[in-house]
Amino acid sequence: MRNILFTAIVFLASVLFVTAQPSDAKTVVPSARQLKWADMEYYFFIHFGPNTFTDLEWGKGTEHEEVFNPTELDCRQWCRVAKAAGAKGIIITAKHHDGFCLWPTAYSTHTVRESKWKDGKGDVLKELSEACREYGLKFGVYLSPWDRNHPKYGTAAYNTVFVNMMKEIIGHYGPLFEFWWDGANGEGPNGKKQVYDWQLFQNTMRSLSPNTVVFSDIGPDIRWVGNENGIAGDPNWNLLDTAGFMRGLGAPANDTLNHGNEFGKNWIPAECDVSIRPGWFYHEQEDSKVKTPEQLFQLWLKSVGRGAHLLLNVPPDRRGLINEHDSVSLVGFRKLREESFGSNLAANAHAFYIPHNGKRDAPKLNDANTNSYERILLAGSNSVGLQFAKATTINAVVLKEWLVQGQHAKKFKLLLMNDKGEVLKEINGNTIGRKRIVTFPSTTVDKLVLSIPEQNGVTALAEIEAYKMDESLLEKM
Ligand code: FUL
Repeated sequence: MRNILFTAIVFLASVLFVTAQPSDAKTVVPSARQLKWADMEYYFFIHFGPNTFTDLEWGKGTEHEEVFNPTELDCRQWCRVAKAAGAKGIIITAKHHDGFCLWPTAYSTHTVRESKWKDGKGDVLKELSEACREYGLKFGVYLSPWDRNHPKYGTAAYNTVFVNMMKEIIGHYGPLFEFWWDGANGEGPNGKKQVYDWQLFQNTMRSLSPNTVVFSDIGPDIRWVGNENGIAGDPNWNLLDTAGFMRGLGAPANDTLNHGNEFGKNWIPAECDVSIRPGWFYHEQEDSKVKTPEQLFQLWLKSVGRGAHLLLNVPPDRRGLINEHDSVSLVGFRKLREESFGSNLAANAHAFYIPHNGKRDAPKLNDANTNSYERILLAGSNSVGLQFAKATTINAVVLKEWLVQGQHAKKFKLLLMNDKGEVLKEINGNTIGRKRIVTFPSTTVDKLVLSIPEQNGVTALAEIEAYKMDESLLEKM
């Protein structure tokens, strides 16, 4: 009797223990502001300032304000190019390391106001924020904490200057979808380095602009991807451990930023910043080195196709216009994306679900409707598949995880099958995340079956799409 009682108590205790500890009790999930940003996918970076006119990449801070004098500056043209390129927003260098401010701030005397452009009456942030609103683009700002001009840089008072500049920008030109903090921390005009008060900067952003996502090496909302080549890691986790790390030199290793931390404690997805040209600023001698549509497409596969965002730098020239070399390439890039991903060949396939005990219809995961909440949970060896109405030749599959409840898939397995159920190809990959584009040599399939052999918790799959792109565009390793 005592034995039975003991066994019953142990059994009950174990049941209670299991129910009290769901396997994903510690699942890290995105905040509302991060989820909103997740739809942004691809937007422009604009590096513009004295460097455009001096042919430098890092201005010294001693440049005379007169050097800044664009002859035909037109932010609406930037927006038209961004729209034509399919980008969803623009982030501009309001102040780069040289300290020159593209708006007439009250907290510096090294600004557009002191330049000859528009007789000192111009304001690039005003023009661009208004143009973005007109064209339905989101507006964001890069503000370099490193300042090689500001007389207060290197003293505690500079932190207040930086905060006041942020306040001005938020108040005059917001709403801002993203705010960019560069990690660089060099010497200022007095030879001293600044000790940045990041906590103060962060509190200011959160209290005055709570919906803005903040980028830096380690977030708080978005992380640097660890390189300036536009390439996310494979695997790519949206999670990152930040405890004990700092921005700049104290940041996690580039490789960690590139891949994220599988069991990281914070949701901090990667953003791939890369320039369409070798430099960040416009230099005429680089006109012949603008990335081709095909090169940009490869970057797309390696950034957006690995679940990250693409922040593509397109620097205006000395006229203050996006140069023809760049716009031609950008339109070509958009065309390649449309031709490749314009027609989801799986849209009419029958979606099915194979739990361990049979086969059932699945929700329509293949309708390319990313806003739908349709998803399927893929626990253990369960799989999901698509039965095509007729044999279909494809060379790309797009997978998406439903991230509202976190990122779970660690390894996926995709089987390409014929009408006899024979496996023609087995594709094994790592993480899925927000979007995963898998390319492979063209294969004629009747059926696709996806399973998640390794995962943390349970993967919620939101999409499976299939495409046939030009064979020359397949991802090159
Ligand atoms: C870096 C800067 O030093 C470069 O000039 C550029 O702005 C790049 C996006 O970030 O840290």
